[in-house]
Amino acid sequence: MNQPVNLDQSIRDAFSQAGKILVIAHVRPDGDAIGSLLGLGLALKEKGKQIELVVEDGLPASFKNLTGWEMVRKWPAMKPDLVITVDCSDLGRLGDDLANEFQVDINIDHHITNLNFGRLNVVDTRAVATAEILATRLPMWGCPISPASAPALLTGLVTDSLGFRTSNMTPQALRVAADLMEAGADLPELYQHALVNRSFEAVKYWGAGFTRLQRMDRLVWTSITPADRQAAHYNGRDDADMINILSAINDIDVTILFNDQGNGHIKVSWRSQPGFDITPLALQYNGGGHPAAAGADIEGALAEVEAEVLQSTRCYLKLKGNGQKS
Ligand SMILES: [Mn+2]
Repeated sequence: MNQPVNLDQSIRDAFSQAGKILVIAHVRPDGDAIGSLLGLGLALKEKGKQIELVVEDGLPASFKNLTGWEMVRKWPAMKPDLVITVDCSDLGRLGDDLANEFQVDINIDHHITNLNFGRLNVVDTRAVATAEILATRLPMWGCPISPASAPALLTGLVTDSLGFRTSNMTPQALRVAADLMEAGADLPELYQHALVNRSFEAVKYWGAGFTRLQRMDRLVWTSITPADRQAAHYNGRDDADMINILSAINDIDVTILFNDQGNGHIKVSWRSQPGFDITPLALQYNGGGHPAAAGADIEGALAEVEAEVLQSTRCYLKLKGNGQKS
């Protein structure tokens, strides 16, 4: 991929030349997707830019504590001068309609599986969250961090690091978090909101997944379905962070969650313990992610996809076993 010699200067120039800027985050948005979307959007808005913030699935209600949440829409109304994606490792993560409609000018992400699909690509795989990249670089791009954008960015950092405890955590990420606190973000409040508080519906939805929990050797898995969401009155087709609860189970190498989207697609999420890089598995199914947390969208019926993925994951674990951990 050809990158300009001074990437930061090129982005600074692109920002200053554009009037209307579209920022897109990924489908089934998590805290980093929404935090990065709002953090970048608010910073650009404060520079006097006309901005539109888009997520194909819209904004989950749990992010309504963040300034600017009401700006998030499912489709842009204006024709943008500049299109930016945040936290998307490939074009598929935008959702097909958005990916077909827009050429990406700037791709800002931290996934090791990022395909560098933008005209300019800011991909830093050492960053714990895309929000960390933004918090570090926005000032270099002419956009200071403000009291409005800091809470959104800190939400991204806190959620992707599961409260500063994932294996990719760095001193630098903690320094960025401290800077964001100084810029006006309330860490205890954001932490409580993003990682501790749960709706009754979400916990009831977990319950359905927990009843189907299975284990074979050092692999644990379960599934969730549209019927579970309906029974629990859970709005949204994400997993309500169930995968992170499952990955708390000890003496397990890999955890898998099969989320039946109800449209012939199964969202598969893998989580692994240190020493097991599960990105090859996700890539095998055209997905992506991080060594310890990856996912893919697979077409097929739940039972078929489950059988197929369990087999390939067990195969992979066997290969990686016997001291051959990567
Ligand atoms: Mn992320």
